[in-house]
Amino acid sequence: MADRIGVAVVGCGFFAQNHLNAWRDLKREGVELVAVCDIDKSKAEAAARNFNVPKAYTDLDEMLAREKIGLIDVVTRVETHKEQVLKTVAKGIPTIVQKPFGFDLGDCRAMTLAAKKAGVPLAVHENFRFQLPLRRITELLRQGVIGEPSWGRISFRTDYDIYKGQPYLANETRFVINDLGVHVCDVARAYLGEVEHLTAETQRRNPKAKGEDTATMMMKHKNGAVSMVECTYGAHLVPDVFPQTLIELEGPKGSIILNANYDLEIAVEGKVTREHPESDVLPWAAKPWHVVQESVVATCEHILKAFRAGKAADVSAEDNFKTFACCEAAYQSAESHKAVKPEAL
Ligand code: NAD
Ligand code: 89V
Repeated sequence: MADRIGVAVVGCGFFAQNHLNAWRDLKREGVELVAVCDIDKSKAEAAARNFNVPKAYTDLDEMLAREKIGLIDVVTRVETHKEQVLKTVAKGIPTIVQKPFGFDLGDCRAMTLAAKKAGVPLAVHENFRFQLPLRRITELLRQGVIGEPSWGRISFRTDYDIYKGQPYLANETRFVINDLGVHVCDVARAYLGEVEHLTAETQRRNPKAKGEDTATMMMKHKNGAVSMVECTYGAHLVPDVFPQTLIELEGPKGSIILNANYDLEIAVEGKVTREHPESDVLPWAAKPWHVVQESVVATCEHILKAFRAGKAADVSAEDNFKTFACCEAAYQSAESHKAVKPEAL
């Protein structure tokens, strides 16, 4: 990939604003936003105007035919991911697609195999493990501070009104596991390793939601570790710490706990150290989203650098397939009330 890289963004809705800001910040890495696309002309034009992008399109095929694009970032909703990714990969364009990777595992497999066959880099914008406190935990684990974790809890529980910014979520038939489960399952894999089998129970606690809004999963990891992995948009907690992920990890030498408000406690052989890895509020960001927003920049930067180095991103299609396989297994387990082994690619 050249030093200067032309990036195009597809989908200019609610969350794409963070991507557009991130790519603008990544001008320092040679990124130039060359085109945006949204079937809603007013959104495409607003994105072009606000982010100084020379071209706005309402049709992906037309954009692909006319523009020279070095990297394409798909930030539409899940129902369009497969169709769009198959097109961008067929054109040989390195591609990033927002989570959830696909609607089901079949979608994820089709996209992953198409990219592999074409030799085109494909990654999923799975940003939770790139949040600053979570990056710090990754670093501590790599340093072996608590040894290999044998037990964990990954928990995202809220009743923040997500329906205000993302009204479509109320109508999702596969809801919280596809929307949030992908994040918490990914964090569980990143910290505790691949999953041997899992069990899950789902609930629909807020009648506003069409699909399940609560999922409680228990994972047995291949190395013997066990984790509780929880997500809900129907919690009843005071205070509600949206959009924070709370984490507990225990290893042979101690524990790492990410408490509310990004307070991190590292206990090693009885001695507790406290840190506060909360990212700054970027000039275009706002609380309570600031840590998620900074992670969007970190995720885009990580994937860009991996693509440039010709390496698989930590959140490559192959990697995220394994996360989605856990989500698919969770839906199957909730239905069958049996432990399910995540499918391999
Ligand atoms: P949105 O509905 O606000 O935006 C999607 C945009 O895509 C809309 O403007 C729509 O007009 C456009 N679009 C639809 N079909 C298109 C097509 N064929 N070609 C071009 N544009 C098309 O949705 P959103 O809330 O921004 O969500 C987008 C994605 O981001 C979802 O996959 C969602 O799960 C994800 N998301 C991720 C995070 C995170 O933290 N990682 C947070 C929120 C949303
Ligand atoms: O889609 C998402 O990732 C969002 C969240 C609130 C977690 O950012 O729903």
